[in-house]
Amino acid sequence: MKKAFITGITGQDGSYLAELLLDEGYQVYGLTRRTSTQNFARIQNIIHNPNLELISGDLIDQHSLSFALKEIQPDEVYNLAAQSFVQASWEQPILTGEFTAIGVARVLEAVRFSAPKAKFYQASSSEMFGKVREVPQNEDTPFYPRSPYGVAKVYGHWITVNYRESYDMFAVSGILFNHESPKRGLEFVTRKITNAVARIKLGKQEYIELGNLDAKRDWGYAKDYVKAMHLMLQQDSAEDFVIATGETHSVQDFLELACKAADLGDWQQYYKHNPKYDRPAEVDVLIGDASKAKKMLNWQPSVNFEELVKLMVEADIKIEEKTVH
Ligand code: NAP
Ligand code: G4F
Repeated sequence: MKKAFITGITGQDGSYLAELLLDEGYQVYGLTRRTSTQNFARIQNIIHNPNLELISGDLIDQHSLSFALKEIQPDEVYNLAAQSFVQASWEQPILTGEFTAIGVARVLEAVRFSAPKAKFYQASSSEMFGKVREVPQNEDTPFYPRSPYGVAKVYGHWITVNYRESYDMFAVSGILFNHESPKRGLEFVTRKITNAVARIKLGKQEYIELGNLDAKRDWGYAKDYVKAMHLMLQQDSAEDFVIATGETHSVQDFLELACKAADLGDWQQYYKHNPKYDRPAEVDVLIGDASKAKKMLNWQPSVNFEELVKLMVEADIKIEEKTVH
């Protein structure tokens, strides 16, 4: 039985990846940090699976990582944990650097000394392309990050490359473009919109306040993207891959389609601009070229933009129908 260790298992991607690996017959170990209230909502459906074990630890605590890996001796390590919200990275740049940048080095050190045979996956991000140097972005496109989060991810990316080259480790980065789902955190724009649209539909809310409607993103479905992570660690050689749909749409497109999916009529009657959500530096447009992943991993997205918006709106309407407030 193969063993996988996942940091960030309570997050969107970690929870889907754990489901996938359990289905594939893995023993899965998930790192969780201690909180005063348990935060297992996204892994509720798998928490009693006998092949899942939760391990207490934190990206800021080297010993917890080294000890866990020494005990488990995993075949595969997926480092998905991070302070992942771009907006918050301006409010907490130091913490973002600790978790999202140096945290990667801590996990790599733990692999190097405690489980050197393990294959390592780093959750790199299209946010590293920031003020884009070419269109579309591929594995060779230079980085120009536009937020403390983006800067931290560039460190995480290059330290992964460096450990691969310095210590001959099987260490890869997946440069994933935005990917969404009904499990997406409510602070991210897609889920913020689909949740608001569901609440408006049910008469619980009147309008949604947003920042920049013109920003464009290459949005895919998270379940497709965790498959790519797994595929990257099944290869014979360690290589980095861009994972994206190859389509880009604006925040306004997302809002319009979400209102349409809920039969709400003209989207403009539900929208207000709030400058609080504008960013100090914006990433205007992202669009990825995933042809390397298509060719070498035989990976391609199964859900398109319209389907993604619809499935998220429908899921949020169901959730809001069951919720009192
Ligand atoms: P997410 O939902 O925000 O999940 C982040 C996870 O990291 C949570 O499980 C969180 O635990 C954990 N975490 C945060 N700080 C930690 C710490 N100090 N020690 C241990 N665990 C910690 O993020 P996601 O959307 O699943 O994304 C997964 C990874 O991919 C992240 O690294 C993100 O930056 C990257 N990424 C995401 C996208 C995307 O579009 N989703 C695109 C490119 C890259 P708690 O539950 O305790 O908070
Ligand atoms: O949904 P967002 O917060 O995602 P963002 O900044 O693109 O980051 C996400 O994708 C990255 C991959 O490129 C990941 F690495 C990262 O961890 C995260 O998952 O914002 C998307 C766009 C931005 O341009 C933002 O300015 O939406 C715009 N926006 C407009 N109004 C808003 C809002 N974003 C949020 N969160 N909230 C708003 O009210």
